[in-house]
Amino acid sequence: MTKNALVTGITGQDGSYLAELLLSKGYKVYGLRRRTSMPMMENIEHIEKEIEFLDGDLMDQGSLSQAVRIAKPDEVYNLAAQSFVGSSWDQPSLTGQLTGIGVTNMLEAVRLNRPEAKFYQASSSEMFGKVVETPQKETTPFYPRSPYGVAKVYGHWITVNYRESYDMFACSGILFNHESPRRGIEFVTRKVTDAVAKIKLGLQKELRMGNLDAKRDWGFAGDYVKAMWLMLQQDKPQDYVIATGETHTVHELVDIAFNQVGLNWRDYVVIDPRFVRPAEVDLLLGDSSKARQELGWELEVNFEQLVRMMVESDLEKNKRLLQNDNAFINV
Ligand code: NAP
Ligand code: G4F
Repeated sequence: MTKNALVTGITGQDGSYLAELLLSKGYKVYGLRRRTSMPMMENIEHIEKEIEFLDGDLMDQGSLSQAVRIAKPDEVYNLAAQSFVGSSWDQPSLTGQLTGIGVTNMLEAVRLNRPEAKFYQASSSEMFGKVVETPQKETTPFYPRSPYGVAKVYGHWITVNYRESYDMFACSGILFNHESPRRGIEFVTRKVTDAVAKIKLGLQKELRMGNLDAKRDWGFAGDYVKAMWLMLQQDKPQDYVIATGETHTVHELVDIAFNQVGLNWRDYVVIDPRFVRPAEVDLLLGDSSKARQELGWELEVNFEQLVRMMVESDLEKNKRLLQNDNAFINV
């Protein structure tokens, strides 16, 4: 029998990879999409016709209930959020409302309209923040360092609370940073790979960056959405850490990306205090043994392959932009 899935945040990086995975498994996919003057459909335009879109916003309880009633989901993936840590200091209340309380709104919509649905919450390694142990695992205490991290801790615990209060199948994936060519341009990996491509093509002269010493456990988004799905195929709802088990500095990321196009990063990177955060998460390194053993989850793309994939994609995208501009000039 066909299963129904409802995905919030379907236009985002993870939503697009998850929708592809669910469609490939024969699911009927419903995507919650908020109204904007110009919807950002770039990530999903290749599968747009296979998805049924429902209008809704995490801040609007009625729209969420309506979406759940229409979709009658077997599985709900709550991926929508204000997901950029840097912006969370500029918009702390909005981040709290959306990334934190928005989870309660979605859980309530499921509890009241489809309590038997399995629920996935997109928790984050940002919750570990100023880490109290390394590597970080499911039992590591949280110490968030940004309004975003604080909001995610709320979202995480309210999911645990609905599981324990209402016996709902509600679980969280504590995902470490995961990237792809579909990553938003403000995140450090994509900012770097796009800049490398533009500099190589003569479209940009320098790259302004913040803290190059920060360390992250970076994986490929396509691998991570498989873990989300696996969590909802289990008999019991449980939370899992999803990570590569390797950590790299931003400096290494920059080095590999510039090297790939034969340039030396020292000639182009400028440290700019505007990109240094009020409180930093210095080191993230995840231990996903539990997910590997219990879910059978495996990685396919390593850090170097990921950076190379993103640089290649940005070179292609920027070459196309350049060709379109030249065609326009020649008209
Ligand atoms: P993303 O690319 O920023 O996508 C966020 C999605 O949320 C977009 O589809 C966005 O829609 C939607 N959204 C924002 N505000 C909304 C609202 N008020 N109502 C409904 N939808 C709204 O994020 P991502 O990288 O795919 O991450 C997915 C989730 O995983 C997020 O919750 C993020 O915090 C979490 N997470 C990500 C990582 C990572 O490394 N990527 C790691 C751990 C956890 P628009 O297109 O309309 O903006
Ligand atoms: O790419 P980032 O902005 O990602 P961050 O803050 O680690 O958050 C991402 O991963 C979380 C999982 O741990 C998610 F929950 C969250 O939604 C998001 O997807 O920054 C990575 C590191 C930081 O230490 C930052 O200070 O890169 C450092 N950095 C240095 N220069 C920079 C820059 N980050 C950005 N965005 N821009 C810079 O110029």
